Amino acid sequence: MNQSLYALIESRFPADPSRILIETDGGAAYSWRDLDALTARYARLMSELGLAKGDRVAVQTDKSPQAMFLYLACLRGGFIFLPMNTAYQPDEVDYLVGNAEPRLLVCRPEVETTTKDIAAAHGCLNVLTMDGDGRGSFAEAAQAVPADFSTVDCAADDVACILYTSGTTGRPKGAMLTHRNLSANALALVSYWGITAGDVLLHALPIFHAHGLFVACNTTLLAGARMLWLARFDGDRVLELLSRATTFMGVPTFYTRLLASPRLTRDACRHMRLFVSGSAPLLEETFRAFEERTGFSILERYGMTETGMNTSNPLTGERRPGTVGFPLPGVSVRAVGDDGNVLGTDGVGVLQVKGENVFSGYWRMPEKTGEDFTADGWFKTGDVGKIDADGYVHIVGRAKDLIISGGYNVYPKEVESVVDRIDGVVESAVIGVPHPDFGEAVTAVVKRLPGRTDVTEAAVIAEVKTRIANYKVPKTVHFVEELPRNAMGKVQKNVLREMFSSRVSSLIG
Ligand code: MCA
Ligand code: AMP
Repeated sequence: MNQSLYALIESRFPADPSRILIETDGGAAYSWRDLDALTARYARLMSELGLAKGDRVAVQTDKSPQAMFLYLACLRGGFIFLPMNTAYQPDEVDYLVGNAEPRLLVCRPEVETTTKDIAAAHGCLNVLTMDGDGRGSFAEAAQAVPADFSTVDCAADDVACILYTSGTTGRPKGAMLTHRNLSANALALVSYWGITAGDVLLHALPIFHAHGLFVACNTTLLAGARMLWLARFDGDRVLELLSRATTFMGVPTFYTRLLASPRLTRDACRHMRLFVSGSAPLLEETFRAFEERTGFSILERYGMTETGMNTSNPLTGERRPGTVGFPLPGVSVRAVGDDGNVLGTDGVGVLQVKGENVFSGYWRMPEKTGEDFTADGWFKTGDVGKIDADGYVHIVGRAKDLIISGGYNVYPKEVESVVDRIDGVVESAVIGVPHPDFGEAVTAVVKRLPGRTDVTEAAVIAEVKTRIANYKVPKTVHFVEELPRNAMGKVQKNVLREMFSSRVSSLIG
């Protein structure tokens, strides 16, 4: 039997293919029949371009239904889909392309020339464009081939997607997710969250990360449900459209922004069934305020690019704020102490997970993969947590040096290496400080060369912006004479966080 995720989705198509799957904010509608025809055309085009099973397709496009169909066409054709955040700058794209060696790159028309240069430098000959309306040279070429394609046979362990995630020590790593990983996780969520064909998901997340693509789209597709599609999160539009939706998924920033509007009321949510939050910790005060205003307790769940979703608060039963709920069916979670011993109730340690959801390794990095798994096959998440007497998992911190800003991960090391290359900078340390909108804000602490007062906050920010994605750019830059270090010479980031957290939050507040 074909184990491809696309084959699984196909096996669950609604009986009536003219049913609407996606309705965009611009009023366009796409049925399941459209999904079938467009993915056939797209997959056919990619094979005619010479792509074979296992070839990578790197995509950096704005969000559109066609961009999702391109993802599905890759699953259908057995090609490996590799989405990139649209905020990535050329240096970041260049690294990913060099590392993944895609056979095809699909990019936004406005960066076609730069992308072609990057592609050529890495021997990739196929670069096509797709804009936010799904138009461009990819769609044009697809129009010229027949909408006729037989779904390619894939084994459960074949890689379906590679998602890059940065690391604490170096360059981004490509997490290889198999058809089994994606299928198992989406099926678990469909059943755990009770998603049915009657659901309408208001989709406002980006689709280049696991949350918007796998958690949101895959569950909708497997349940035969429907999506109201926003190109990006827009609080006012979300509030207007909630009356036509039944489910919503977001990062905590979505919820704090919705709460800032007086239009978020019980009445606005009257048709809703479920609000889900993840990708970053949901503050207890946000949970309580949302419950008070709307009557809904937000369902918080916990996941990672490498694992998909690991735990979730229950659909029925108590959703406990400050916890991420129970391990999903088929997923095991344990907390492990520094000595490697598995901890009992309430023991705080690094969380490790095991299950069909867990990725198959980092692309072409067997050593790194080896380091991140235990000998008995558990994946070390780098999140610090505990499991309480009732079985709820709590995340209490991170063993990895990571900042989560508005649901996007920022690895300080990556930002520091860019800041350190600026002329006049001796060294830097990048930390996360509390931020009312993004949860945490990227903040740089910099030591300049003597007399280099021309290296200002604005100059540092402007320079970093040209190198890395905008959400990684420090919101604030502080200058110090010396970075505080411990006896081993290691920068004491906790000291810096204490020094600068109150100053920044009081500035914001
Ligand atoms: C935008 N900006 C940000 C962020 N987003 N700054 C810090 N953190 C951010 N997340 C800055 C831009 O750099 C820009 O600054 C200014 O805000 C306006 O940009 P714009 O794109 O218009 O902002 P926005 O539309 O208001 O975006 C905020 C957002 C967005 C809607 C919260 O960040 C978002 O959609 N976040 C969702 C992330 C997500 O899907 N994560 C899932 C990862 P300037 O003008 O100075 O350049 S998957 C995952 O984590 C796992 C698997 C899991 O568990 O889900
Ligand atoms: P990513 O690498 O983008 O997939 O981010 C995964 C990380 O996001 C996890 O390792 C956690 O640190 C964090 N994360 C995701 N969901 C939650 C949550 N509900 N609460 C706290 N942290 C979360």
